[in-house]
Amino acid sequence: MKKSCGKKYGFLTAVILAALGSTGCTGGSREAVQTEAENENIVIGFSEVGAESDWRVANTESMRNTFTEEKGYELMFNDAKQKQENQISAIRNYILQAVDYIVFAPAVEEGWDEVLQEAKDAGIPVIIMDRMINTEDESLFTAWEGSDFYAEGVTAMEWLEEYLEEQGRADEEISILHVKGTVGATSQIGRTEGLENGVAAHENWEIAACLEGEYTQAKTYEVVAEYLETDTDIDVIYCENDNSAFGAIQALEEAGISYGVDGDVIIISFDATEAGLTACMNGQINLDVECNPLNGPRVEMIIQQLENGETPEKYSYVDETYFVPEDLTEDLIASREY
Ligand code: GYE
Repeated sequence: MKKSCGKKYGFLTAVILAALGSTGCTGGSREAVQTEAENENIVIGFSEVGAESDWRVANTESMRNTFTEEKGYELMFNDAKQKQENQISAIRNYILQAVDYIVFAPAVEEGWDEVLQEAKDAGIPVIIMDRMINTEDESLFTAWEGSDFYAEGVTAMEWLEEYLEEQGRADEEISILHVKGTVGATSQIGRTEGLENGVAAHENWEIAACLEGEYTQAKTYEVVAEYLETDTDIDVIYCENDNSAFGAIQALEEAGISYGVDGDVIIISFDATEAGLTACMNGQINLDVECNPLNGPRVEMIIQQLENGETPEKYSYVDETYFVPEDLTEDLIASREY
């Protein structure tokens, strides 16, 4: 694998100095401890958002399966437990260790300029995946790849319009309970905007309430169960991911409210993970909009382009589709990678 000597040297120096520090031996000069040993691997420091959802777990697996030692990579992994501050310190750590590339899925959009400036000053390319950052200085990252979350939201709204029409409900008052994902994350912002524009375009649709489900089943269950104590007159629950849909379903079951294809409440979800699609096939979820978590190979393509001295696209979006129960079979679900 191609790699600049300067960087390799930096990585080794950092490792050796760290080792010396930990044994209390700090007197030797840098020159004295540098060896000719070389790390031939491409070293990638990866900061993952957390393990909040099935989607996220599939995303982490995709990274681990892609960046293997057999293929000449060393993947350093950090689980930020959904906290931006953990990601910032992981990135600082990767800078100190002079990794070859920093890859991260930003928990939220705001607040990255300072640490990314540090990476830039250290000459380490930064690749952002999944969610985006909000910055005025696009030179702070080399490339981004992920999904068009706004388009996903628009797809959901177009489907809902058509579905209600088919059901002869086009003119009915439609009350939508909105369960947001992690507030401030690009996926939340895009899917929310899709919903809000869809509602604004229909006089008879309204958002009954907006809850924060944090992309987890537990949190969504908690907030939806609480909501249902005071209002059960809802037509749609717009859940911003599959795990959130499971939490909403759990709360509806407990409240004795029917849902899904044969029920009173329409469930809209995002991700189309194996568990989500199974619930959709069984009629519990009416619509599951796909969000592809297999970012590993796409990040690898960017890294390989950089290794070859090419300039990758600054932004690359992955194509996605959506699923309704009629589309799904066990075989189809089993044939998918997540
Ligand atoms: O939809 C959700 C996850 O940012 C696309 O984060 C990602 C979202 C995904 O936790 O399940």
